[in-house]
Amino acid sequence: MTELAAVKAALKTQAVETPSWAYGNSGTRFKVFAQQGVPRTPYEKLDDAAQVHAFTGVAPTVALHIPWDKVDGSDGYAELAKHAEERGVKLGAINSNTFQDDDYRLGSICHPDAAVRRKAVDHLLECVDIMDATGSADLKLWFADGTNYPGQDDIRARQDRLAEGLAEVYERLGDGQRMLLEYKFFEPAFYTTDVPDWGTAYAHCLKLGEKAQVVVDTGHHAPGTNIEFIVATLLREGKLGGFDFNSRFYADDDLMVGAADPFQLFRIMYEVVRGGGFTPEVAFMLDQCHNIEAKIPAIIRSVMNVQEATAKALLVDRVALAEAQAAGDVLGANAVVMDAYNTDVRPLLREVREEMGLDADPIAAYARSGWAEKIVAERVGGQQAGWGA
Ligand code: AOS
Ligand code: ZN
Ligand code: ZN
Repeated sequence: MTELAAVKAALKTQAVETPSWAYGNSGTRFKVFAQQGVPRTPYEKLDDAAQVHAFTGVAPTVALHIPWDKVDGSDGYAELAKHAEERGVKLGAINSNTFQDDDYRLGSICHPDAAVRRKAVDHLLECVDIMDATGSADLKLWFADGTNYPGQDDIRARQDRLAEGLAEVYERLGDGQRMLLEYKFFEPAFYTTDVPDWGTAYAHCLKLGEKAQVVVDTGHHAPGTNIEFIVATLLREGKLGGFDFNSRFYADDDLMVGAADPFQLFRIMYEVVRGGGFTPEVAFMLDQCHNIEAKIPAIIRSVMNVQEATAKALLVDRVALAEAQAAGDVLGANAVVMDAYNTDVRPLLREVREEMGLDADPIAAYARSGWAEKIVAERVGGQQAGWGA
């Protein structure tokens, strides 16, 4: 296989998971701008996600969020999974929610009151039950837990409570199921956050065992953080479970991945490729909210942005790079990386899509498909994703 053929083959195997909540209405604490035609049920979110996969060919799974995607009935989730499969997609990670109940004012799994901790852990256990029903492999955990003022709670004791709760959920995981622990440096807590960084997430996952892995949400770092270094380190330790991709200009902006800093996305993807992370064990998920732009085309654009960064990362001439590095050729090594980054990979990706039997231009093909008009006509009273309520 030529090198280019190998790059194309790798790109065809890429799988980007789209989040159910990105299809619904979302906003900020100031305003949720409702859009016409947005899904009213989890079933309709899957219908939209199937469109993204149909036009890109590389978005085969959809992450669910409980309770936003809760369905009733003893075989409700099996039916949801069947609905997805009939449309050519599958259910992906189950995202828990321990942040929207009044009980969680002082935290969930780290709360000072054991009764609230019990409620939070029970919710996480319920999420594993749902995974059993949907066939999902990953439980994605993000905790809004933390404190706002020095002295508010014992930050060490909170770590003990976190470890205890996580251990109970870890024990419940079945074969082939994982726990993906996401960190975030602040928000909604403003003084301490209980899982603020990769080091804390890593320490808990290490103690829990091999089914516990760290998730890197690209929007969850302080400005200037070298995210690709974190990625390289976690991969080296066998602890990178996946990504929540999005982009940020300021805080956790949840804008389209690759929109704010495509160069950073390329550098991250290069470390993924370099570290052997371009495998199904590393989940490439989107975690975005499309507050003012049309949702389905924005998600298609995001998937394409991930593909472009990946293609550039795969194009890095690693032999030339290793030679330049060994020779101490600083400028030469940097030039190898920049050559790959500056390559226009759009023609290559057009070819990849045509070879996959797809339209070379997914956004134009989606616009022509009539789906946007159909959902505006058929769906009245779309659902809010859960954010910005
Ligand atoms: C919150 O800031 C996190 O990014 C979460 O990953 C996520 O957006 C939320 O849990 C939705 O499921
Ligand atoms: Zn996230
Ligand atoms: Zn976030």
